Amino acid sequence: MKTMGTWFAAITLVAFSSLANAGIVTFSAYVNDGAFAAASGATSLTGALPNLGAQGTSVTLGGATLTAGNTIFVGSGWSSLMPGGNAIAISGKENLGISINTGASTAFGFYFHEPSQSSAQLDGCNATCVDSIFNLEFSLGGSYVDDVNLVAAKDKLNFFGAILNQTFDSVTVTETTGGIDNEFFGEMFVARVPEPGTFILLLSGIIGLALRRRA
Ligand SMILES: [Ca+2]
Ligand SMILES: [Ca+2]
Repeated sequence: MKTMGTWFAAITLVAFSSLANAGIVTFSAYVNDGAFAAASGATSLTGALPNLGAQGTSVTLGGATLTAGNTIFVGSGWSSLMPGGNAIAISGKENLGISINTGASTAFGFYFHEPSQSSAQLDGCNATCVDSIFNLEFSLGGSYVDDVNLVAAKDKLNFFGAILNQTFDSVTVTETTGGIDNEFFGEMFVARVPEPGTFILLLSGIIGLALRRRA
């Protein structure tokens, strides 16, 4: 029992040490979702994007509910760079709320395309292009966790990913510099925190392995 107690103490220490300086550990561009998954353990949140056309100001895609101040479009005809050819476009400024219905998460990644051609709808801004700056704010239960700014390389498929040492259940994207010029979002990914039951199973597995190694 003393050995098990020591192990519990060690694991508890590790768990609590991550609470210091809570927030974003890394935010960077990745080659694709596979590279982000390898770094963070993230899996798809929205699923591959469907071709739905114009929605209201809210749409649920897989485990994500997206909300915007204007019409949200989901589908083809916007970005030919997106995997599968479907993208999320927003009428007006690209301010987007992302609620994660699958629960607390520690990483968030997404495909993103910012065009620089003013006149076109497909792969274009469909308005005068602006070099936009976006802010990504992470929160848990409506309480602020951390935020970071994003500037995308133009006319290419970007994948951005954030890894945090604290959990969050929503991400708010705000176009702090820019206007109605289009930018496109693609499939989104999160790393989910294991359910308590799964965590206890994992913990007992680790302890069992440690005890066997000591025997
Ligand atoms: Ca822009
Ligand atoms: Ca814009």
